[in-house]
Amino acid sequence: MPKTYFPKVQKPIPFEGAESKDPLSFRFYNKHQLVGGKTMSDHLRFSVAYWHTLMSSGSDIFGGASFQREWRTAANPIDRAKETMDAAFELFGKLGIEYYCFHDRDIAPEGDTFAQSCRNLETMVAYAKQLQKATGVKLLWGTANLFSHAMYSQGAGTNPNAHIMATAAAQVKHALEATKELGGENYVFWGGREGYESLLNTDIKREQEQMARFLHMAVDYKKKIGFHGQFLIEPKPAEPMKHQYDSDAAATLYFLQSHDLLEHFKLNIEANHATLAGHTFEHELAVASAAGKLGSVDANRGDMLLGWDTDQFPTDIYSTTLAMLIILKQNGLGSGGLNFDAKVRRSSVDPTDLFYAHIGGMDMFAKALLISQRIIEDKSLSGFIEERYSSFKSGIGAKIMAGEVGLQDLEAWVLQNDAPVHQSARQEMLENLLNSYIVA
Ligand code: XUL
Ligand code: CO
Repeated sequence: MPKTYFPKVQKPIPFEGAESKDPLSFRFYNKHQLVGGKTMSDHLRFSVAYWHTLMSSGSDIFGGASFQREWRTAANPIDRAKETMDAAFELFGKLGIEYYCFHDRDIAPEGDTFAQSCRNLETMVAYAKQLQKATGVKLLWGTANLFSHAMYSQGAGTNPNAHIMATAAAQVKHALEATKELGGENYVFWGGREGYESLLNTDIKREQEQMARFLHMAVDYKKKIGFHGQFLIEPKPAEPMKHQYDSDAAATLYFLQSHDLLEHFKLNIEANHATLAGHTFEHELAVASAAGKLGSVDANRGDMLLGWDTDQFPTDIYSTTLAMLIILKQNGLGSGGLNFDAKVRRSSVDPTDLFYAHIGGMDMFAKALLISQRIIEDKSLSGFIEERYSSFKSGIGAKIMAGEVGLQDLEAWVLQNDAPVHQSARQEMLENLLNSYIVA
């Protein structure tokens, strides 16, 4: 018998339907079920976040490791990395998740020198390649960890020390090569420490120009090596920095546009980052999508009472439904997917908890997909929205939008006409309508 790290999960998680009482079964996620002509797995493209699921120990700022993780016990760092990867692929297979995402330093240990770290990464990429080949699991995206090493305490691309910026650039070069080698479909930039703590020591304009240069170099290298994955930026307003430059979707789009980078990037929207920015998840998705830039999603949730990035598994059907409505409306995420950038709580110490967590998230997105598909087919919301703006389809509205009239013409038109008729925006009626689909 091959070694198992999840002995309590003896077989791949089956789909058993809404009435199932087995907590190790799917109630809504039925991989091969067709929804609007596409299978559920093609719609949802679920991915496991290596850093939380495989690497997290349960430690927090008040206490050390709490999780039972047999795959993290080997003394030699490379052995430990390989056992971790074995556990990862066992988990992917048993969950039936076809994608994963990693930071370079998740899959391979940091060495004593930069060169050693690069060699470790090469070793682990070769190992991952074999496991991907054997299982059919694919890489949704890779990224470089440019925030854990002490050297990056004042930023990576935005570091005031050119030597450190150069090191970060070299690290990205290797992470890009690793992602390409593993057939990664995207590459993510999350600027964890690309921001500032105090304006007393910071030149914002210079740091943003540095960041743009950093990203241009990555774009150039992507072309040079023929990496065809999509580049993604993941906005977040703060934590670890007090202010991060890619604070939300709108700020990131503006930054990309002002530095001639927009054509090379899309956005990876994370639910808990949206709420930290004072937005809803669906707001950030909608802003990115309206710009044609919604590329991928980090699927998680925050906690209403906690003001930090709790990275919980998404279990709120209301939120997943509002997200799926936007994703379906733009015809899916293309090369992106739904990456569970989420961790089990410190008290969920048993490895089996990782299964309950992912099953819950997958089921709530699957159910949301089913609900959203019906709302879209029935044109329940889209019909209302279309009607709401119908005054712009003809008459004075059409003339305004065609640029045929100016303020003077409109003054004359208003004077000739009766007062406008107010129409209700019907928010409560629409909320009831949405609920009627969710609870149906
Ligand atoms: C941190 C976060 C990252 C990115 C990848 O809040 O979301 O894990 O997803 O660097
Ligand atoms: Co994330």
